[in-house]
Amino acid sequence: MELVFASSNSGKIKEIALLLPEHPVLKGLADIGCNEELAETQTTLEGNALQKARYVSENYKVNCFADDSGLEIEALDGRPGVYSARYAGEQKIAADNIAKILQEMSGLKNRKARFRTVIALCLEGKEFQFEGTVNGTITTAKQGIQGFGYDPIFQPEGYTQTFAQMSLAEKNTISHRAKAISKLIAFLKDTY
Ligand code: ITT
Repeated sequence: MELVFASSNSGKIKEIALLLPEHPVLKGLADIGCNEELAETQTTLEGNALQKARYVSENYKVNCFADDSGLEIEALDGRPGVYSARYAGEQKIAADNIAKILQEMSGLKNRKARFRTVIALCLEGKEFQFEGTVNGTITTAKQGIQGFGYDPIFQPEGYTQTFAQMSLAEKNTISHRAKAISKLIAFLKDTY
């Protein structure tokens, strides 16, 4: 039995493969000859994750899971949310996205935010969903250089550093993605 992760990000695939049990064998899109850019045209993280997992599962006749993540800021009514990657434009430039958020939040007292990951799994004709979240606050300036995306301005609850000031190992013990993945893994271990 094999399981496809609908991602062409080899870093992400390796990271998850290390956490999964030996079976099912984990494959990426390139391993099944899929070189297409998968559509993410839905308006929710749930919708996008399911859209990608369904597309690959139906067109390539495989069991498959896909993820989508975003930053949800309370004072901005949940933005950037599903549009996190391209909030400041199609070029997907993290520094521009951060500058836009800091500008929109300038002077705002409520700085509550959360990162959220949704994983959709299509397995033997059935669909499942797993979610991971991490609560925190948006800082007033960038701090740290590790990580990616909005890490320099996100300070998780209970910590004095931003994600960008933490090592990847430390971030992985509390991140939204790690939590969603561990729910998926627990489910797969039970199932196989
Ligand atoms: P792939 O589709 O290639 O996997 P992506 O950049 O779209 O990459 P995600 O769907 O996981 O990655 O996340 C969407 C955006 O949300 C991402 O580009 C970042 O701007 C933001 N984001 C998600 N997780 C993050 C994290 O752990 N730290 C910082 N920013 C994050």
